[in-house]
Amino acid sequence: MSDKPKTKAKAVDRRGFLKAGIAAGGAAVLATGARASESDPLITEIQDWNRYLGEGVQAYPYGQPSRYEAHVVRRDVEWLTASTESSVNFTPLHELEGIITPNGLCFERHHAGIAEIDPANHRLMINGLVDTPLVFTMADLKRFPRENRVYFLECAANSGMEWRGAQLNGCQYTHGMVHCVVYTGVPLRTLLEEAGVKTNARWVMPEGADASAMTRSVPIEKALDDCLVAFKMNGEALRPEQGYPLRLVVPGWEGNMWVKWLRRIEVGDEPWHHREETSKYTDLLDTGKARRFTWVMDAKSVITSPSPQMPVTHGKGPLVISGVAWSGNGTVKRVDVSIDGGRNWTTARIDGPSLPKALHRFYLDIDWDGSDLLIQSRAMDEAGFFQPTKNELRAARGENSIYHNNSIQTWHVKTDGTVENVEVS
Ligand SMILES: Nc1nc2c(c(=O)[nH]1)N[C@H]1C(S)=C(S)[C@@H](COP(=O)(O)O)O[C@H]1N2
Ligand SMILES: [Mo]
Repeated sequence: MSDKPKTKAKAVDRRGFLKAGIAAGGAAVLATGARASESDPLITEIQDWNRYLGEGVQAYPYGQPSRYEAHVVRRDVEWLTASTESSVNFTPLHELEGIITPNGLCFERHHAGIAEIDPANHRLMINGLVDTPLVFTMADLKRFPRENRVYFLECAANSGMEWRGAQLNGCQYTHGMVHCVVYTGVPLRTLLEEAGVKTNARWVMPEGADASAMTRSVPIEKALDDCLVAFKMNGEALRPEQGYPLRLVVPGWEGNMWVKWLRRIEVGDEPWHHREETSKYTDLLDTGKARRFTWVMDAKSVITSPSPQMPVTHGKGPLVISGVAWSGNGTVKRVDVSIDGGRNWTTARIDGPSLPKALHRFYLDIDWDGSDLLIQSRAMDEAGFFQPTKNELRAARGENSIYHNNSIQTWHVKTDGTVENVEVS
C-alpha cells in the first residue's frame, strides 16, 4: 500500500482541503489484502458452511437476499410521510452497484395506496380524438409486438428537501427517488395507431385505476415517440407498488407522468390542467410565477459511496468512489469528480452500459491520504448540459422550488471515515 505523505487538514472550508492522490487512469491503485503467509483461520481452517450440507431447495421458491443483507431495504423519512397511503420511500442507492435497481428496492410513491388488481379484471381504454375507441384486456396487449428498454424513473421531487440547504444524511434520502429497470411493453404509438389518432389530436391523458385516478397531460409527440405501456420490469411482472399489471413509461420525463395501474388514455386537442400539473409539479420562482410543463429530468449525478450511510471503514489507501449519473436528454457523456469541493475535477470512468435515459455507473479510484475530502460529482449529458452548483440553481430558480433539483451534491469525508451531507460556498 502506498501511503502518501500526510499533511494536516484544516477547517471544513473548501480552501483548507487537501488533495488525495488520484490514481492515474484508475489503474495504478495497489491491491489491498493481507499476505497469504499471515495465517487467518477464516482461510486456513475449514468452516462449518464448508463442512456441512446447506439448506435444501426452498418449499416456497421465490428467492430472497442473504440474511446478512437484511439492512438493504427501502426506507422512509418519518416527517415526509403524511400517511402510508399518500407516501414515499427511498431506494437504498448507497448499497447498489451497476445500473439496474432490483425490483424489491425500487422506491415507491403513491397518492392513494397500492391498488390491488386482478389482471383478468384489468382493462385499458383508448378514447377521445380517435377513429375507433378501443378497450384492451391484458391478453390483448400481449399480442402486440413488444420492446425491452432500460430507463430511469425519477420523481420530480427527488432532492427537493435539499433546495435551501443540506438536510438529509444519506444519498438514499437525498437522491433515492430514482430507480432504473428494464421494462417490457408495447409502444404507446402502436396502440394509438390501432385506435387511429385524429389529425387535431395534440395531447393524451393517461389515467390510473387507483383511488387517486392519477392523470397527467402528455403531448402527442412524446406519446408517439418513446412511451411504453409496460407489463414487466426486470423480466418479471410489475410489482403491485409499481403499477401491476400495467404502467406507462415516459422515458426521461418526471416520474409523476408514469401513470401506474394504467386504465385509460384519452386523446385530446389541449392539456387538461389537472392537479398534478398545476398546484403540484410546477416550479414556483422568486418572481411569484411558476414554470409549468417542466417534464424533462435534467443531467444529474450523486456519489453513492462513500456517503453518509456508507462511511470509509478501511482507513487510508485505495478507495473506490462509486456513483450514478443520469439524464432525461439521453446518455451521460461524462462525469467529473472533485475531492476538494469543486476546485479541481477529474473525469471519472463510466463502467457498464451507457444507455439513453438510463442510469450510468461511474467510478474514480483514488489513493486516499486520510485527510478530509469534499467529494462531488458533476454529470454532462449528450445534449451538452452540465449539472449546476446549488448556488447556480438558486440564482436561476429562486428558493421556493421543491421540484427539479439537479444540483451538485457534496459529501464531507472526515478523517475518521465518517461522511456528512454539507454544502460548499
Ligand atoms: N396511478 C398512479 N400513478 C402514479 C402515482 C400514483 O400515485 N398513482 N404516483 C406517481 C409519482 S408522483 C411517481 S414519482 C411515480 C413513482 O413510481 P414508483 O412508485 O414506481 O417509484 O409514479 C407516478 N405514477
Ligand atoms: Mo413523484
